Amino acid sequence: MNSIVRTNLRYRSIWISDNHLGTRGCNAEMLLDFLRRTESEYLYLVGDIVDIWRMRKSWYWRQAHNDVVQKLLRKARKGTRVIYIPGNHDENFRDFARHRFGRVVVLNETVHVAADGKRYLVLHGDQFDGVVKYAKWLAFVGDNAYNMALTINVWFNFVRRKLGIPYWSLSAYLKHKVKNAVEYISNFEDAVEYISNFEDAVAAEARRRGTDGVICGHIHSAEIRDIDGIVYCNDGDWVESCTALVEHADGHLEILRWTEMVEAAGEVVFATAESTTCESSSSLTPGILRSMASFARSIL
Ligand SMILES: [Mn+2]
Repeated sequence: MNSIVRTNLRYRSIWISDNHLGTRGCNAEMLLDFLRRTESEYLYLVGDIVDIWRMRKSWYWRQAHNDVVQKLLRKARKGTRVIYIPGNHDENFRDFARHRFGRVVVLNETVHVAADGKRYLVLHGDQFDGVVKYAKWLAFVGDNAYNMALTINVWFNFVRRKLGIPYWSLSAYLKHKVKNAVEYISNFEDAVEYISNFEDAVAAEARRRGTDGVICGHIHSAEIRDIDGIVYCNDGDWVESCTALVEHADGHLEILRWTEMVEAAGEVVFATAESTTCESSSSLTPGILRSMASFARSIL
């Protein structure tokens, strides 16, 4: 377990995605804390940074959301190489691929060469949603179960905050708890299959392109694992898990779980989200399915 010291943590590269700025679910304060205490040569924003989809439906923007944007721009100005790869919730920015906003370069995808020479395809990942099939009723049930878990999480942490108890993610706990669960319901096997299909599809694309690995986001589930010789990396999200992927000076990759790191440093972490729904009910991502499957299994 890493522990946080007062001086900034330095990495060669940092990948973050699925911040969903502009929604109530965004943990903007936590993200700001992370950005303030970390430094890197490269900073990749791997999509769904601003949730334009959601903002069109209901406007939600706080000062902390401005602070995150300003912090990112300041990092770019001070010399961090910031690469913005739009996702499906901020796909409008895809029109500006290969353009620069100040020192922030926008690309639809790119290849990152790590310090150890390994090459990683970097993209958001929603492009691979289409290859994954699922039952329609499952989408309905899944989205509602997921939103319910998130809502419970928000209220739960609201009470904890009032009592001065650290932030604790119910949904993240449920996911973690059921990792070794053996119970299966046939439909939830489909859900698990959906996720591994997504991961396999992304890894297959990396193989096709001849890279050593792939770094993506989209499914809100941080992961580093080997898929038939391809290093599959997912940097997670800042709606529930508050995770980032980092590259150390020697090219070694690691997932940072920010709330755990802050807590390990003996600090109180406060939840900032007031209520939370980040995905529209018409879209079902593997992240939602994974949460749903985990949630269902944990209560069996
Ligand atoms: Mn996405």
